[in-house]
Amino acid sequence: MIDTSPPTEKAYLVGVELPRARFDGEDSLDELGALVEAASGVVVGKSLQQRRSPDPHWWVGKGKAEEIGRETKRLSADIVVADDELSPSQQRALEDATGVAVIDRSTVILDIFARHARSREGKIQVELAQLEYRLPRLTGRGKEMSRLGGGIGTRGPGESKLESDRQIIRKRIQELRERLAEVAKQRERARSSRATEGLFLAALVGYTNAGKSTLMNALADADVLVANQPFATLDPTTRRTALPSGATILVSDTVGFVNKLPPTLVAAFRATLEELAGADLLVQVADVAHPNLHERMRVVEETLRGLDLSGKPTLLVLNQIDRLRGAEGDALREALAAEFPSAVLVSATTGEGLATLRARLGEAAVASWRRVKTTLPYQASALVQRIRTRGALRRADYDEAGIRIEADVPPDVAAEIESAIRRK
Ligand SMILES: Nc1nc2c(ncn2[C@@H]2O[C@H](COP(=O)(O)OP(=O)(O)O)[C@@H](O)[C@H]2O)c(=O)[nH]1
Ligand SMILES: [Mg+2]
Repeated sequence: MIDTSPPTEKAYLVGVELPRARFDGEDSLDELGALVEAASGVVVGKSLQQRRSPDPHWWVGKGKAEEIGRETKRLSADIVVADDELSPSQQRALEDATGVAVIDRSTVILDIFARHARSREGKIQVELAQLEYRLPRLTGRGKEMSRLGGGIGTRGPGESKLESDRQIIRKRIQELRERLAEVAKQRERARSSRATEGLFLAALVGYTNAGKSTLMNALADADVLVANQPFATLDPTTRRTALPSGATILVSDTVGFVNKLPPTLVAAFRATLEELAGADLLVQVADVAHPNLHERMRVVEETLRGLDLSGKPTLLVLNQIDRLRGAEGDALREALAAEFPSAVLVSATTGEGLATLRARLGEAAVASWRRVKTTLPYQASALVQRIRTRGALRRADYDEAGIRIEADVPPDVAAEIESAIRRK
């Protein structure tokens, strides 16, 4: 078989560490390295510069830019990857100073999304984000994209489209927006039919690689792709699961977050992320074994805030506790339990803590239930059956007046009961 995969690009990573940055500069570069690898690149070297602020012209300092030029030559790197989104002019200036093609973190993330987009909506969203990102970067310099060949950042819209004039790209953007609006309408219809079904919806959110998909599979017996790779999941998946409390709920898994997510991407994925707005509960999944647990949780909270979702009821799930081992692990576990008293500690892979998580999800679902005590007409036996499956039927006595019931039911079933009584 002929290998048609693009040649692996050798990437040289560059970071600028500002005072009071959330992530340690090294950690952020490591994360960038993982992103580059997920985009099939290899990291051949890296460099971090401490600065009070980014240089407006070159992003790094001029001397640093020249040093990067020498280093990339020595290591025969194909590209420089900047750990922040560069302005089009910074990108050009850095290319001129280093003599190497320069891409940034946003390009890499967009590339990974392009690799993983499966659904029609996902593909439209990614192409839209890529074009919006590239549009201001196409000014008279088509060569920088072709220089990259088949590597990182060239997947998706394709060469010819990139080199055609901006007018065509604008037209394409318009077209994609319209298509997206169409798909969003279909999604809205699907959502409202689910809403009439009335099931409690718990949406998994969290940093990429926290274990959301693994947890989804464990909770709902689903078959979602699990991968030790950022952004393996792009399309939202929703599954039903029956809980010990008797409640049946929906669990949904969707795209994760990462630090410095490109704004064009967040905008393009708004529709997908707005699925979260329909959730009754956000289940924030975090990887406890990750050294940047707290910083990552903050990124997730900020992203949720940006999506106007921070007011939602949230349940914190500290996942991957199986990776906390030995005395040090035990100490960390205790510290976390003290710091987040309402969190549930679980391992999606070993199953530890999942019974507690199911119980907590059940409690959250049941919290919205209502106690009803009434007499239903005999013809309402189908409704009684629904009360049994959807809620908890505490008693049902059949007498001359009808079926005397006492039950705890979800709001939509309570409404149904009310209208059945009115019709009596
Ligand atoms: N040891 C351990 N690994 C886990 C656990 N949950 C997920 N993982 C691993 O973490 C990686 C990312 O998992 P995934 O579910 O795809 O994360 P997602 O990006 O949040 O959906 C995979 O390699 C999983 O096997 C866990 O509880 N323990
Ligand atoms: Mg996933």
